[in-house]
Order: sequence, then structure tokens, then C-alpha cells
Amino acid sequence: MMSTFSSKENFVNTFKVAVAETYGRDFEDTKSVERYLVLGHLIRDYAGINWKETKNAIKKSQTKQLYYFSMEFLMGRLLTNNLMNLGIYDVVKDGLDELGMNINEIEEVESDAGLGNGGLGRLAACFMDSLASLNLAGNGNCIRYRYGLFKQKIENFQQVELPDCWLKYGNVWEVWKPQHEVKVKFGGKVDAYMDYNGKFHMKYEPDFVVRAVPYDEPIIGYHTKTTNTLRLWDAQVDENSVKPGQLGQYLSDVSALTANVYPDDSTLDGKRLRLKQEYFFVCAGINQIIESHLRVYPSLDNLAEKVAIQLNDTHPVLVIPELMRVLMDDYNYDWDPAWNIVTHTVAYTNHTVMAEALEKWPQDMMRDLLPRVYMIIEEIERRFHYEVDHRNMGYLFNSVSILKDNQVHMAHLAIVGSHSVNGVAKIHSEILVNDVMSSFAALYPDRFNNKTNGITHRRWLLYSNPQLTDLLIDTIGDGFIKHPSELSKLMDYVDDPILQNRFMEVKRERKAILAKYVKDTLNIDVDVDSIFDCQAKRLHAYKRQLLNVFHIMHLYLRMKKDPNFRIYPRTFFFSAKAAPSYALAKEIIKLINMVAEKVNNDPEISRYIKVVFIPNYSVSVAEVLMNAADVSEQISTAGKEASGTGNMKYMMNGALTLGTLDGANVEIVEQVGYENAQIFGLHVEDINELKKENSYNAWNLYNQDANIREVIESLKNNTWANDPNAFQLIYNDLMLRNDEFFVLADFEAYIYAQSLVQRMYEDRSRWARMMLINIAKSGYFSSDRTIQEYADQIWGLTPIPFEN
Ligand code: 26V
Repeated sequence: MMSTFSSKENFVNTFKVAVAETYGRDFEDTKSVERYLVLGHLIRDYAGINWKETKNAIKKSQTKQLYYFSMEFLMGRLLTNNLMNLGIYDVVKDGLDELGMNINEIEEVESDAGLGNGGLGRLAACFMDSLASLNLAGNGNCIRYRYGLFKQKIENFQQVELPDCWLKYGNVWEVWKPQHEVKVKFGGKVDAYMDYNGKFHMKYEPDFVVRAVPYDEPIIGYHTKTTNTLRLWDAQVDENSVKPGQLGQYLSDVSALTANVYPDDSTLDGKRLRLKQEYFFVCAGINQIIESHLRVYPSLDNLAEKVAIQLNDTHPVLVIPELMRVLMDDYNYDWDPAWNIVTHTVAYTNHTVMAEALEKWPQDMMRDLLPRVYMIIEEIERRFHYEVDHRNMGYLFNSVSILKDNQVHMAHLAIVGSHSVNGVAKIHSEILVNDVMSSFAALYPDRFNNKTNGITHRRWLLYSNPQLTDLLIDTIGDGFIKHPSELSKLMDYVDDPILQNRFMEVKRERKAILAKYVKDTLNIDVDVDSIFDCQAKRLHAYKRQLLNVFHIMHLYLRMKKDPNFRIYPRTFFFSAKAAPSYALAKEIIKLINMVAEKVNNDPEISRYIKVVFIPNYSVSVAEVLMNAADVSEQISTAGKEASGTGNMKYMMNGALTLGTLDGANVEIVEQVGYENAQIFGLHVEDINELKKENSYNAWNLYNQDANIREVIESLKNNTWANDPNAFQLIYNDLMLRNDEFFVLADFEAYIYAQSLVQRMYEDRSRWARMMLINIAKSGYFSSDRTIQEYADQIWGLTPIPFEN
């Protein structure tokens, strides 16, 4: 077993025998899927050696551990990542070669683990990779959804949602741990009684009980021993909890609990099921933490010294009352010591300032579903008010209450019950402190901090762009692999014309790979020498895909009108999923696809413009798209995008950021300088001013600006669709609801910025230099830097000391 991957020969022999024995047939008679499954299991078992060592080392050295609670982990595929992190990629690749197989073909068999909506879920995945690679003890806690976020197809220009059956072939990375099951209880009623010492006790009679059963995946660090755990909880029937005559209902309730990732990050429409999911993985995760703590330590008194819990947004905020419940009801703690443990253990990250996205639950629903937890929330609120009063800050009540307007404000609960609250980029954290959470910042100024997001440079540079990686190693050595800040060494070479040329060749190679993908999957021909202009992210009004497509519409109309106006050839790539219930977002997808149809099929125009909508945006799509980009579109309304992380992936692969001063774009320009990015548009202060003065009027722009008028009119005059009502939601949103996200306000600035981008691109050497500077300055955006900051400043983690 130990030697499976020690040489090509060992691997080939072991692998052939394992495949033959698993399927009871000759290796030659087996299919790619079968070989993939066996290979995956061999790798997982091999990782098991260090997995065991890691657990033992943590126990022995009593190292502090992190538990990252997140409803979403967008892991993507793991085969390449695991082989590379283990340092056995070449052995396997060469071995497969010898067996007449191409490793890429095996890689393609794996489904993306798409257990998330977008940036928040992918951030969790990048963090797991960095934790293990930095030798930090970090556990992920989530749900084993049977279906990932939906698969997107485009039919008749529109989004269609299909189930994402990622477990079709099972999951080779997971290990089922039925012995660690936890019972999770919902509903019913709570009785309190007093014991002979006058102490209160709770007797809870739930009306719905499920078993939470964990599946563990190893998270393998880059060339280190550390192998952490991502624990995914499945819901299973509890034989003894079915009420007479209710078997059918019970089975379907249990099944629904872990059926899928909640696909709607646009509205929180009071879905009971979502709240059930939240409590389900919180309760199971807390139970596990307590049990494993007590296996090593005599009591829970030192929990905060040995465990840190990070809440990824408010989705797992029930950790706070749940941990209180366990400490008080199961381990007899009084309120104050329990509260002390909880608040010193828990920290909270905020990921959005959009009011619609800040979770609130109806109090009735919470009380009904989680009666004991709700009682504890009421007590937290009562004591919090007492504290505020005591500090003579009662005037803040209205803005800081946890229970208000018959709702439970989860962000407020999170802030009150944590020792740290952080935003995910400098400007975002400032907005939290100065605006969205200013009352809390007045109460607890030391609690607020910033942790600018990052991405794992292993997946997003080393593994998905081997061509660029080789060129970088050739130029500055391989130090940046372990220490991404060393990418800055590239600054010494950015003026070197030979390197510039070699780099442009690498970029062209990546563009050709993307072009081939587009040809194979969509049968669209794209010109690899055109500018590749990319916007890939969830579809939301605030991200302003509309601004991008309006620019394209404007260019088209102008070229049709004026035969002397021509642009440098450009290919506009879009990739985006819309929440199934978000009608406006879906209409924007339809507009993009109809503009694409028109433009791509116009022989006069299609030499200059192609529009490509890549369906089913996912980690795997991002891995071919990001590194082929020349231009990275980061054009959200200033103040709205908390950070963005796609922006960092493009930058690390050389693309120029065309962006507003929003989210981490601000720090990207800070790194590269204004001359190596293209910044445009209203600043957050301008937007606040317009709102305060109530002085923005979309109709004024419409009346004054012919370009805007033409584009808006084209929505209704059958230019793109044979139906004047096809884009009514878009029209109404802009013109009747006064353009909430200032699309028209930034339109001219954006058109101009785009013309500057073209001018820069036309100077090849200048462009190459700019791209190289972007790469050189991207080390800061490695999630290794982010995680080191969390570890030092919030979690108090130190590396696991291995004995050999
Ligand atoms: C955003 C919005 C905005 C429109 C209205 C409704 C709504 C609902 C949910 C969300 C997103 C929720 C949290 C989230 O995914 N935030 C993302 O987190 C990323 C990682 O920190 C960050 O890079 C993105 O900027 C942020 O949107």
C-alpha cells in the first residue's frame, strides 16, 4: 500500500490489479469511469496515511483547531489538485501513459462538486486548500447535498435549470463515518423544571428527529503532511422517531433536508426548509466538536483555547445559541461562563451589504421549529439590551436589536455572539463600520476588522495554467510556489521584450484552449487574436452585466450606422447563472444571448465582435476561462460587491482589470497602479451623494444622451428580438424604477474606458508589460496570505508540529 505511488512501475502494477479485482475482469476490458473510480480510491487511501498522522499530531500536541462552518463549499474537481498536492501527479500521468491512457481523459470523468452558489462557496474551498498547505488544523463543516447547484442549459436563448447529479458515480474522496452519527431534533415543546437545588432544567420533546451521518473528505496540503477534513453531513432516517401513520411524510421530510443547495441567493423568501438545513449542520457540527474535545480534554472550560469557529456569513449563526444550549442543558454551565466560552470561540465574516441578502427569519417560524434555541436567542437579546442600557447607549436599540418587527436578525445575533466581525475587502469593511453596522461599531469598536479575500494560487495558477507556471519558473525560479509574494520578482523582467513575447505566446495558447472549448461545446468560431473580454460571475443587477451588454449593443448600432467606425476585434465572453426565481436576471441572460445571435450572424459585424455565452458557469469552466482573458470585467455599482474573487484569478493570470472602485478592485489598483488597470465610473461617495440628494434621474440621461437613448430604444424596437415586450423587465427596471444600480449613470464612462482599453491593447509591448505587472503584483491575493491573517489575528492558530 505504502508503495503504490513510489514509482511508475509500482503504480502501474498496483493500479492494474486493483481495477481487475474490483470489477472482476481484465484491465483492458474496463471503462474510463471504472478506472477513475479505482484511481480515486487509491489516492484517497494513500492520503489516509497522512490523515492519520495529522489527527494524531493534533491530539498529541494539543494544537488549536479551526472549524469553518459554511453552508457552501464549491470544491470543483479534486483529482488533479490532490495528485499535485501529494506530489504524485507525474508518476500517475506517466503510468497512465504507459497503459495507453491520457490523464486528461480520466480527469474529465470527475464531476464538479458544486456545493455552492458562487464566490462565498468557492472562498471556503480556497481557504481549505490554504489551511492544509500552511500546516494549520482546519476542519470544514457543511451538508452533503445530493444535488449541487442546478446545471444550466440555454434553450431558446433562455436559462433552463437541470438537476446537478454530482454523485452519479459516487464520490471517491469521501469516507462514510456512520459511527459518528448525531441526532438532530426539531419542533415539539420544551418544559422547564427545577431540581432540588433550585436549578432549572430543560426537558425537550421534539416532534421531528433525524440522524446526521458524516462523510469525511481529506483535504490535502501542498507538499506537507497536513491532511485536514471536510465533513459533509447526510440526513438519514431515525427508525425510532416515526409517528404512527406518518411514515411517508417522515421519509420525504428527511430526504428533502439534504436534497440540494439552496439555489436562490437573491431572496430569502422565508423557506422553512432552508432554516432546517441551517440548524441541521450546525447542530451536528457542534456536537462533533464537543465530543472530540472531550476525548482529549477533561472539560469544556478550555474550549475557546483549543477551538476556533468561523461563521461563513450568517447561514451558520445558530452555532451561537446551539453552543449555549449544549453547554447549559447538557453540561450544566451557568449562563455567564457559557457565554464567555461561546463568544471567545466564535467569529463571524460578513459577505454582503445588500439588504435583501441579510438573513432574517420570522420569529414564529424559529420558535416553532427550534423552541429551545429560540428561548436562548430571547435571553441573549434580553441581556444584550441590558448591557446597552447600562452603557447609556439605549438610543441604539432600534438599530441593533436581534428581535425586531417579528423577525430574528441573524447578522445582529452574529455580531453580539462573536469576538470578531470581518468584512472581505478594505472598502467593504469600511462600509460595514461606517454605514451598515455603524451602531454596532460604536458599541464594539474593537470587534471589527478586515480580511481581504484571496484565492489559492495552486488551483488558479499552478494547476490550471501550467504554461504560464513554466514560464514563471523559467524567469524567476520556483520560490513563488511556496511563497506567492515572490511573484514580485517578475518586476525585474517586465520590460524585457523576449519575456514579453514569450508571455504573449503563452496567453495565446490559453486563448486557443478556450477557443477550442467554445468550438467543441457551442460550435462557435472565435478569433484567438481578438481581445478576450470576460465577465463570469453570478447574474445580479448590481454586478451590471447589463452595462457590458449595453456597450456591445452600442458598438453594434454604431458600426451599422457608420461604416467608418470599426473596432479592434473583440470577443465578449459571459458566463453566469441566475437564481431560478430572479426574473430580471433571467431576462438579462436572454438579452445577452439574443444580442449574441444577432451580432455573430451579421457578416459585416462578426469580424469585429463575437459574443459568447458559456453555459453552466462552474469551477471547471472558470479553469479554462479565467486564464484566457485579456480583459477582466469587474463593473459592479460602487459599494455593492463585497470583494469579488474572480477579479483576483484573472489578475494572477495577467488580465487587465476593467473595473469600478469596488470590492477588492480597490486593492488590485493599489497593487498595480492606475496605469496598469482601467478604472472608471462613480465612486461610492458619488453614489451616496446622488442617493442622499435624491438627484439621480434615469430619464434625464435618456433625454440628454443619444447613445443611451438608442440602446434603450433598441430594447423595444425589435432590434434584438421579434417582440417589443421581450425585455420589458429590463426596461422597467431602468426607466420606471429609476435604475437602482446606476447603469446609465456609468454608461458613457464605461464606453470611454473600453475605448482606452482598446488603445492600450494595440500597443503590444505595453500590453504585455501591463499583464506581467498584474501577475507580479498578484501574490498578495493568494489565500495563503488571507489565511495567515485569520490565523494570526482571529483564530490564534499555530502550525501542527509533526515529530518527523
Ligand atoms: C448577494 C445579493 C445581492 C443582490 C440581492 C440579494 C443577494 C443575496 C445574496 C448575495 C450574496 C450573499 C453572500 C455572498 O455570496 N457574497 C459574496 O462573497 C464573496 C466571498 O467573500 C465575495 O467575493 C462577493 O463579492 C460576495 O458577493
